[in-house]
Amino acid sequence: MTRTIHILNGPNLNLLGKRQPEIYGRDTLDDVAAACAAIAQEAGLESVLRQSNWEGQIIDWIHEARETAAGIIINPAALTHTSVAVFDALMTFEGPVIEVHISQVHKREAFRHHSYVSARADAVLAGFGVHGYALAMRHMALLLAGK
Ligand code: DHK
Repeated sequence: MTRTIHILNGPNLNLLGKRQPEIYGRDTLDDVAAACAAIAQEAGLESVLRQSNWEGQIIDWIHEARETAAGIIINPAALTHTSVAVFDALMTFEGPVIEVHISQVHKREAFRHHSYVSARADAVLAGFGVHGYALAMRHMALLLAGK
């Protein structure tokens, strides 16, 4: 069985570290990938981090994960609040799904308070900064170990 965790990131997160650092911080997605890879390795897992600004690409990656991933950590970014299609795609995935938001979305604009993805996610993290990805990876390792 695959031991790979797919970490999927939606629109505008390619600019992490440069975009509104007062909200999203100064770490980049490369920093997130390195931190998650180290935690995955400790747990006997592997991780692959991907980002796209295109909804269809995120959906294709979720479909691919059906065959190649033990679990999905996803920050759908703005698609969180708009995409039934991302929710439907996640419903086709049988392993654990953890939803991450860098910012505390519930303290922000009302349109960020609803997530289509949360109805599928096994855990949701918001407001931990990029550290939320590392926490999600640690929790993923526990879930896959049946703890
Ligand atoms: C990232 C985004 O790009 C926003 O559209 C979401 C999320 C929040 C985050 O906090 O990681 O509303």
